[in-house]
Amino acid sequence: MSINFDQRQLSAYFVCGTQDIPGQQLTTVLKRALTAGITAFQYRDKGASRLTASERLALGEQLHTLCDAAGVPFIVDDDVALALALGADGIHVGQSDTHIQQVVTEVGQQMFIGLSCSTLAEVQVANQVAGLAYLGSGPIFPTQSKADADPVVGLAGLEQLVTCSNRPIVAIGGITEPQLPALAHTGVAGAAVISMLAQSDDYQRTVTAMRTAGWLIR
Ligand code: TZP
Ligand code: MG
Repeated sequence: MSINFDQRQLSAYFVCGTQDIPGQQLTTVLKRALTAGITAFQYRDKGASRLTASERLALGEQLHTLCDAAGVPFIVDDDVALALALGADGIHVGQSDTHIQQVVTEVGQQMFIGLSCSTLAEVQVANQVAGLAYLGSGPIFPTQSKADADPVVGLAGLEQLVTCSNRPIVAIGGITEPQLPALAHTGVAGAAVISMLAQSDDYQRTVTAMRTAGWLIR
């Protein structure tokens, strides 16, 4: 069961935490991204040294309020307790985070769930897990934004994952604007990006390119 989830929300999916925007406020960056028309936002704050738990919660409340006002789903990365405390619309977990079946049991009635899958074996396992809304696959290309990223999947690898999956897939990792049409050709439902948007000189152009890339709706 996917709660209030529509795969079109994957088309222009912005992922960001304080670590990704040195010298800028995350609320300011998110406001700009929402105004430009992002379709989902993931709050991915990495590294305990950056924010305390209470700061992370307080910032999350502000970000959630901004997303609500724009009608855009607010998704929390990894942290089930934080997602519950914030009443998030969705949670995104990786293969090494809380076990996926446990996440489904704990929060599956309250929010939609995304799972990172970068190999065919992981997709095959995910296919059997009831209660997943979408998969996130990558890194498609080399990325500077994640220190412990899996090996690069590539476009051909991504197409195989899409063919194998019974859920919509959002592509992540090293995505740049010129690659959006080729990504769309793999059959993914959208692109999830950190730096392409956080470092864009024109949010409107970047988000419009994401929204209009020609994603396959299945
Ligand atoms: N997961 C796989 S790659 C990645 C994450 C969170 C980082 C994506 O960042 P960027 O800047 O869009 O490459
Ligand atoms: Mg994770």
